[in-house]
Parts: sequence; C-alpha cells; structure tokens
Amino acid sequence: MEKFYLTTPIYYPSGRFHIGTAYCEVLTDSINRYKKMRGFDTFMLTGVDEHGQKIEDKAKEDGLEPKQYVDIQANKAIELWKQMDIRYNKFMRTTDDYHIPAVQKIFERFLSQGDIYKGEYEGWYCKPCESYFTETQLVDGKCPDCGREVSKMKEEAYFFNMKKYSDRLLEYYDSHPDFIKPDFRKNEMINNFIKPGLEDLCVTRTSFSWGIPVLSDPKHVIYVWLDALTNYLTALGYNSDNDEMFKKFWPADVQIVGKDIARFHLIYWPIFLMALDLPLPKTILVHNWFMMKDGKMSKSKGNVIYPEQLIDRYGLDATKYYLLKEIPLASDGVFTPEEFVDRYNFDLCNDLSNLLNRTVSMVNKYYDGYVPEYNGVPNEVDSSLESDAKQAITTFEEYMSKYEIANAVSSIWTFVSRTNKYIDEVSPWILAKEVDGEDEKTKSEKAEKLKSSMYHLIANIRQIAIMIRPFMEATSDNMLRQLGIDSKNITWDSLNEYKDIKGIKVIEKGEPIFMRLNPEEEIEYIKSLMKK
Ligand code: ME8
Repeated sequence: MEKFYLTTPIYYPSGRFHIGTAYCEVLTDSINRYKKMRGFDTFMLTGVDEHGQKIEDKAKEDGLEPKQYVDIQANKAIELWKQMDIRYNKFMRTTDDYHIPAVQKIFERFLSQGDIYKGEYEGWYCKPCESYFTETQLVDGKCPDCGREVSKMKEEAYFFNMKKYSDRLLEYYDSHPDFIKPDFRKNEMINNFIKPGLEDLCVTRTSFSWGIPVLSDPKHVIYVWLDALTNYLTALGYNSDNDEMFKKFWPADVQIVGKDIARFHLIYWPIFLMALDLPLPKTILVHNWFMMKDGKMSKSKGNVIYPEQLIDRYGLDATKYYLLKEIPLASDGVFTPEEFVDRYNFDLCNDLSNLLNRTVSMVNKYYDGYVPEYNGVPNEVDSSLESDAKQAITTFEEYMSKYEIANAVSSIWTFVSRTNKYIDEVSPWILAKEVDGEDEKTKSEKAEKLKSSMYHLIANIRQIAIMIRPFMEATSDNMLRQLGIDSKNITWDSLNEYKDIKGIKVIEKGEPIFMRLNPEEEIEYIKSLMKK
C-alpha cells in the first residue's frame, strides 16, 4: 500500500477554536478520508503548539502553571476534534517527552554545522505572533501578520543563517512545481521575502522561560517556531530510539497551513529540512481564511462563530459542507448567516435531499420499492447522463488531486443538479401513465424507459453518496441505507460498478436527509450566536 502523510498546523492552545481555525482540520480530515478510500495507507498528524511567551502569559492570567494550562487546553482541542469526528492518527503536543530532546538535538546539530551562530538581536517584536520584524517589514508601524502593536526589544540570541540557503531554496521552488499550492504563494515568497534578501532568523529567546532550553546554553529557550515546525518530524519518531514511522512516512505528502503562516512553512521550514539533509514535503498547501463581513473574526469585535454552535443546531455534515464549499483555495471566504442558511436550504435540502426523496418515492410507487432490472441498453437521454456521470468522477478526482476541495465539492453538486434535470427531462410520471395506457405499440417501449430511468437515478444517487463520503459520511450512510445498499462494502473503486444495485429494495417511506430551514428564524438565530 502506498503511504500518505498529511499534517495540519499545530494550534496555539490559547483559546476556543472558531470556525476559521477548525477549517484547516476539516480540510485535512477530508483529504485524509478521501486518500484512505482510494487505498492509501495514510497518517494524519495534528496537535498543539504549547511553548512560548503567549502561552506563559495566558497561564499566568488564569493563575496556572503553563503545563497545567496547556493540559486543560489540549483536552479541549481533543474534545472538539472528537465532536467533529476528525480521524487523525496522532495528536502531537510539543510538551511531549520525546519531542523535547529531539528538538534539542536538532539545535545542537545546526550549531555544530555553523548554521546557527550567537549574536544580539534588536528588533520590533510582536508578542501574539512571537515574531521579530525589521523596520521595513512593519505595516503602518504594526505587525505585518496580525496588525497589532509591536515593541522594540533587544536580547542576546542565536541566529539561523538563512542567507546561506536562499539560492538553494529558489532552485528548489523552480524545479518542484508541485511544492507550493496555490502557485501565486510562491511568487509572494520570492518577491516579498527572498528577493529583498532573507534576514537571518533569531531562533532563541531569553525573555521568557516556557520553552525548550538550548542544551549547551540553557538560559536560552528555543524559538517557538523552530520547536513547532520540527513537530512534523518528531511526531514520527525522528531523533528518537524508534524512528520506524519516520522512515515509513517522511517526506510528508501534503502539509496544510493557513495563509498567515505561509512564510514559516514555505521559507524557514524547507531551509531547516535542507540543513538537516532531509527530503522536503511534496506539497505545502496554503489555504485562505474565513472572514466576517466586517473583517477578521475576533472576540473583541463580537463576530465570532464556533463550530460546535453550528453543529449543535444544523449537524456536522451541513457544517462541514459549508466550510469546505465556502473557501476557494486562492481567496478568502466570508461567513454570513444568510449564505449559511441559503446553502443549507438550496444545496442540501432542495437539491440533494429532494433528489433522494423523489426517487425513493417513485421507485416505491412504480415498482413496490424494488429497483427494476434494466436491459443495459441506454437510450439517448440515458447515454448522455451516463457520460456526464463518468465525467463527474473524473472532474472530482482531478480537483482532489490538486487539493482544490471547494471546487471538488461544487463539482458534486453540479452532478446533483444534472441528475435533478434528468428527472425533468424524462418525466417518469408521464411514462408511468403511458405504461398503463391503451396504446399497445408504445407500451413496452415506455415500460423499458421507465425502468431505465429509475435504474439510472438510483445509480447516480449511489454515486453521489460515495463521492460525498470523504466529508459527509453520516449523510452518505443515510442515503445508502435508504437505497438499501450496505455502506460497508463501499470503496472508491466501486464507483463505476453498478452490480450492487441489482435486486435492491429502497426504504418504504423515504426520510428527508435535510429539512428546510425557516430562513428568517435561522438567520436571526445565527446572528444571536455571533453577538454572544
Ligand atoms: O499559527 N480562517 O497556530 P494558530 C482560516 N501554532 N484559517 C484560520 C483562521 C481563519 N479565520 N484563523 C486561523 C499557529 N486560521 C501555529 C502553527 S505549525 C508548526 C504552528 C488558521 O492556532 C491559521 O492560518 O494561530 C493556522 O493555519 C491555524 O488556524 C492555526 O493557527
């Protein structure tokens, strides 16, 4: 079996995760499930990034020791991912005992290779981002990443010599077109950071103690980004007594990160790997953000929405559908209650749920619930539907291979619409009347058409149920159950097989998978959540 290693960022466990933060997890989980369905031996890593001044400060605010604080926070993250049915293989914590010595070894190696040297750092420091910036990097005197206030700081520190690797990095970008997705992020890195000249990166701090001490100079703690980025290696046992998993899964196949941390993952991370003489990940996928109408989601603005609030009222699958559909890879998505309710009512209820319901009720009415045998010779209308069905799979697979999930999801709904249109084209209720009619000549032809239409509808719904499985598994199960198909035997490769439709009996009374929401009430409800 071919391996597939995929990672999310490790989150700062310093507050409740809103839908923006949950997005990356849902995205990665969906890719993981898809790859699993396609027969890959996958390993998904997620976790928390527990060191650094920000965490030390937060713990103090709560009157706790940093470790006590992160223990509580890490459990909250685990609980949320459980509620969201995120099927990761490992939950990484940077306070884990194997991680600390492994990072210390990495640091000492860089030091002995001359990649890290001792100097003095003076610069503009953004506390929430734990990053230093030069004067020219500031935007309107504020942090270029988060827009918050920065302060001038000076300390003895160790530096990583980034310049040494900048040509090699550019060459790597050039010779590995799949390394950065989407493509425009590469130019952003080259034009904004590499071409103007890479600054050496300050990789230690003495201003706080909650971090991993440098082995050979313990008054310094290792900069949180060096500590954090290397989690992708140490989680697999790199630099430990047992590195079997590392040997099996490294290099990562896709590492998924949000746009604000693109610079760390597209510049510093590959350089660290080059310095360690390790292969680079095949792809780093940078996603955009969920915004609100009035800009960033933030507690102080009172415009935050949390995933569990949507899940509790609308279910996990509807929430995931919305998240995945609404952020195109290369631009931000905007969360609005109106759009959420529209997508629920139009896409999930009108398009998907009604398609299943209409079909189940027709099969019951015309054939007592048994999907009819069909002679296998498609008429013109059915042929065109069959070729669209094949095309739908190809289009979906192409988008998934480029990790364009929003497009992949949309392509399924194009196919749902196509199938709904087929019902109107064929008008089975007219065929049914003609089958019962007087005209002996057309009777058998119409009977065959009616059979074929029911068969094709069931085949398409089965296909849709399989295609949505990577992100809407409960809905997929529900749909298959109503069709009378056992979801246990479903694999991606069975998409093109219609064998298991033969002789199936659909549920006697169809159950709507999504019920229409009252738009006014629900929009008000979601708005009230955002104000709390
Ligand atoms: O950056 N929409 O952690 P973090 C989409 N610990 N994604 C969003 C978002 C939004 N509105 N807000 C945040 C860190 N994110 C580091 C990572 S990895 C070695 C260390 C995303 O908790 C953000 O882009 O601040 C990032 O990918 C993730 O949430 C975690 O952010």
